Amino acid sequence: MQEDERIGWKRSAAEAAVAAIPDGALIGLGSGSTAELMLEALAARVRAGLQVTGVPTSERTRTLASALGVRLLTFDELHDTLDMSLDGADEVTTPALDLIKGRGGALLHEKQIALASRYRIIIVDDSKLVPTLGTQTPIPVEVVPFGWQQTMKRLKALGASLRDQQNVVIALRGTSAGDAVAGSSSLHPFVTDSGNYILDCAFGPIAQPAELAAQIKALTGVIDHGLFIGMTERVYVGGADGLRTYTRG
Ligand code: A5P
Repeated sequence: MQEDERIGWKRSAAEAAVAAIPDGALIGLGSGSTAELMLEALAARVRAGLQVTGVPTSERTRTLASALGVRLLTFDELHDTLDMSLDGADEVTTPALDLIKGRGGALLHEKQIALASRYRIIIVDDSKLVPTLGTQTPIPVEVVPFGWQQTMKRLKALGASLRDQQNVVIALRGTSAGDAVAGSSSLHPFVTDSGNYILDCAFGPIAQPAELAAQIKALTGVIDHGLFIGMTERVYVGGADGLRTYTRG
């Protein structure tokens, strides 16, 4: 399948999601390539007269949305609940609409903004639909830089118990050799907008994602993770068969 074709599917899903935004809405603006297509569609509606205010989930989204003429508030300036948020995802299961997010590294701010939203909308192409979370994508875990190697050990132990001692691969985002370089002092890791590191944890398919989410969150050194469980109301999916929508009952 051509990349152009996939972009077209993401764009049609993004346009459908944006078409449903009501005038006057206060909206969370996601991050990633699909969210950027959503911003383009939103900017077109703003140019046609739609009044909305957006709260961006990343510096990159803030810069792009501002350049496109979308009125913005910072998250710190937000005193109300957001009417809705629109974002992409790396994996989606149906009908639960559970997600893995964070390949773009903005998972913490995306989760904070999702939690501050009354209605959470996700936009994907159909390659993101999976039978079980963890099938295609590692779980990104945002960790405090201080002692990240110790946090990685705790995550490895958790993954190993989950996989019944099978090999668990955990990589520090931004380094090519992942945990093989854990002792190196010359790392140039990816740094999130909050100044943290990301550990990509390939635990394999996750039978009980809510339980794993709680176990990861409980580890000292972990700030948050890319499992978004029960945090999505609607998903727009673009694909070869056209547009599909899923709504959590
Ligand atoms: C950003 O941190 C992510 O959560 C993205 O929303 C997710 O990785 C999907 O990105 P794409 O739309 O680029 O696939």
